[in-house]
Amino acid sequence: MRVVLINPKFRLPIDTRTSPHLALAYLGAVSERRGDDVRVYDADVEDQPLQEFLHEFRPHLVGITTNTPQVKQAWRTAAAIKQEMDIPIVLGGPHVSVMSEELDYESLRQPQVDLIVRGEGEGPWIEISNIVDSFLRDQGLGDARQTTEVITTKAGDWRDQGSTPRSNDFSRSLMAPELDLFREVKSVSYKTGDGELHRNPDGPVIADLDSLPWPAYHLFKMDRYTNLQPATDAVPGERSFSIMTSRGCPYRCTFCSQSIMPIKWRARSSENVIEEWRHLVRDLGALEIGVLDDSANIRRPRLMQLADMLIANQLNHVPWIFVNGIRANLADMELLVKMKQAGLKRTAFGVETGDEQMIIKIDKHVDHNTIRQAFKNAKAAGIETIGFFIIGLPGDTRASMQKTIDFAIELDPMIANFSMMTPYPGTIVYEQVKRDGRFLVTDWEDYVFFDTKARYEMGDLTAELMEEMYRKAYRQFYWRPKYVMRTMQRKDFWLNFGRNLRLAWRTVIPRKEKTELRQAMMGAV
Ligand code: B12
Ligand code: SF4
Repeated sequence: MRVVLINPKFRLPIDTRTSPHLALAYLGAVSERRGDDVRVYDADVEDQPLQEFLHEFRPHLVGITTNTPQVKQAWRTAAAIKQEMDIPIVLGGPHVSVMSEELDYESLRQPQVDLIVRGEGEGPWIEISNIVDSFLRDQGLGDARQTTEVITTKAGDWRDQGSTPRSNDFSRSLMAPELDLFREVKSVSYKTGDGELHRNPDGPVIADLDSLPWPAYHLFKMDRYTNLQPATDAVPGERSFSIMTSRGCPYRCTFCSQSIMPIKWRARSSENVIEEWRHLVRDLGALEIGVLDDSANIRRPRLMQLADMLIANQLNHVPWIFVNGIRANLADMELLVKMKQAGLKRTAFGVETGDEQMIIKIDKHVDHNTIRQAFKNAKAAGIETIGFFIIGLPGDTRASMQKTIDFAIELDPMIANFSMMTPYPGTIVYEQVKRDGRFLVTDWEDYVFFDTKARYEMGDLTAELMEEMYRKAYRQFYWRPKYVMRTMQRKDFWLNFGRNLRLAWRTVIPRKEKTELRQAMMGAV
């Protein structure tokens, strides 16, 4: 069977780098293992128009990934596909996984969307593929993996093209209510042909992550990405890759979208991780690696073992980074020193707030002294640090936000990343704003946090105050003589000078080109 996996075009309001989508790389890998002919269409880097690609490849099944700001573009992409051919369209990713707000149903109400996969996708995606494949065979198309017959034609054109009426009705007959083919597939929501919406119960998480194949990077046009790993150094010409050694997070911070994904933290075996790591370094030529785990250091002995194995396998000469942060309460000196020996160059920590009361309110389960110690340990071990901070948490005041800025200055990480609080649906903060505040954004496309505009107001926490403190955070942190001097001594600062300058400009000067961006996206399908 021919399947295509799509990343809809989404342009952030800042100049970010592009990187291959790990979810699509995993889904592509399991589809290939199933025996499918797979293509990835990443609209961020593709120059072939979607229509032309579809007619050339003639897929039987389409999967589209989507986070919150991307979802409308995902719908537009799905509509553009259905204009060309009536094939089943599946949406997956963080946005459509939010059941509390019925965001699976929101997407299913779009006429062009047939199925939604909620949460971890590999299992349900393969079950859907199996069903579509058997359906195609039952319809007399034989082995869908072999067939070259065009089963999909532009809506209304089937007579002209000498195809069969059924081929023009592929997804409609697949979704027929009397067949109800997807009723047993766990973690899937779907729409039958009569317009009825269905939500199946959640399925189990993948207990054995070693059972997954490695991400299928060969499906991507790798030379088109500006940097394979967005949070690493992007030294021109260098190849950097992502890796995920564990999935899930046992914490539930009130602002974090991870709460919509499985709470059960699971790790791959060190042996399995080392094999992929070796493949990235030796076969794909990785010169830097970004570890994408949400909470890599939940089980200390595992990380110690992984570090030992990186050293023993002589893979520690390739620098790597914990791009999303590790838990500060589980970052002791011995562990950090060992990881430094294993090649760890830089790590992020989620600090979020400098206010003692706020850190309790957001369920971070860590205190400021522990965070101080973690930064001290990392620096003493020779590891560069990144701090993640949030401006405008519910309950924040001018004084508490100033404490966040002051704490960032005290910790003095190499990079301080201040985000304007963006209440993503499915999080506790979203519920708080719904109950006690007022959303200032009504369009999913505005749910990006690389933006200088406030997303909500609550009590005394006004948009003006949040925006003022956000700009102040960047100004006070980055425009310190000590910081400027130190940064200018770094080689990669000069290599990325243009980008750094644009980023700095965007954070202090309000931007006005959102409409232009939106128009560019709409024209991009
Ligand atoms: C790496 C990363 C990035 C990178 C690269 C993104 C990329 N192209 O891969 C960058 C830095 C560019 C980025 C940017 C943003 N990101 Co980001 N990012 C991540 C991160 C850390 C890892 C993503 C990943 O690779 N996960 C591993 C894969 C295997 O998991 P997955 O993506 O969830 O996919 C699984 C399922 O969701 C599902 N699935 C996904 N797609 C599909 C499609 C189909 C058809 C099916 C069947 C299933 C399916 O199956 C997959 C395999 O199990 C996640 C956090 C996380 N742990 O996932 C945040 C995360 C996805 N990002 C998030 C956000 C908010 C953003 C931004 C909007 C932030 C901003 N700047 O404003 C932007 C949007 C960028 C864009 N272009 O759309 C949120 C999304 C929340 C939401 N409700 O949408 C997350 C969850 C972080 C968080 N905890 O809040 N991000
Ligand atoms: S912020 Fe980090 S620790 Fe908190 S829930 Fe999200 S991933 Fe887990």
